[in-house]
Amino acid sequence: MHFLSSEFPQSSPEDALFHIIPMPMEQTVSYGSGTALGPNAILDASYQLEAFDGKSYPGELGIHTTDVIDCSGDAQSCFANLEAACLPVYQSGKIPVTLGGEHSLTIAPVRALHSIRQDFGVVQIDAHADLRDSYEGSPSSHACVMRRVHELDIPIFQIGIRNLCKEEIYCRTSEKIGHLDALEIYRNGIPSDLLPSDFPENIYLTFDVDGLDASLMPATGTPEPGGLGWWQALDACEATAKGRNILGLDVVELAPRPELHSCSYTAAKLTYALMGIAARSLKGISMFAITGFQLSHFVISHS
Ligand SMILES: [Mn+2]
Repeated sequence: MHFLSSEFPQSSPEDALFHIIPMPMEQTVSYGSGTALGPNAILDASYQLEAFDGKSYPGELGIHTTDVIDCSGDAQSCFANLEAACLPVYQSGKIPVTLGGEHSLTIAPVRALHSIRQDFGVVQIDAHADLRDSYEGSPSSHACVMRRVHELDIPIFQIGIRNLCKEEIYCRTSEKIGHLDALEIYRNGIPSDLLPSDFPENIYLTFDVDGLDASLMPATGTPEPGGLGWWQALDACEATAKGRNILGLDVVELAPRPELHSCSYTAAKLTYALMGIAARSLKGISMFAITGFQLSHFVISHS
């Protein structure tokens, strides 16, 4: 099944701004399991979405859902497979939208983008900082993914964090990693200028669904109370995209539960909303936000 097949036919890779990449990786899950079923649950639930995301028609820019990435090998081979799938998407000026799967997978689309350009930062929505050097014996753990990104010298900004270990507090402070934590959002709301002015103009966006409040998103491996509400999450992503370009994104850590189909639907709707935010962020297609412009041949220049 391809993403949002009820509203849009599968586009060819050349005609699709969005390449949906299902990545059912589940290797280092530390608490609740089931995230390998996340991509399929999102694709299934996307059938229920409407073409209009509340502001625009992101699907009119073309959606191509790729084959499922092979996650049968070890973590490094999973990452290599995803990296190889993302690279040509960037090279053709399109946006990879990876559906997880565990959060460690984010290193792959980030590495692929980093191999063709270095002028970007990573914005992370999450309950956890994911900055441990290793966790339960694995440097490839979901709890370490942002540390791996940081080691590539890529600027990071974290939103919605509310569960940190001592090592991560030290890392955030000593490495000056920017953040807007959940408590601050609860107290003061989302600032319209959310990212520091010196944060790169180009962004890779990674959204761990546990960034949402556990009441809204209980179907995830490590749910946390005190998280973002729906509109807070969308406002935060929209604010980070203001004046910037989103070049790639992922939605990770849905661990679907049959009795909670609202969570699968929420993750699908979130994915589509982020696609809309990404599309509206790109210079040159601002018209489409208003008119539902047909612009299926739009490409991003990485040169
Ligand atoms: Mn995470």
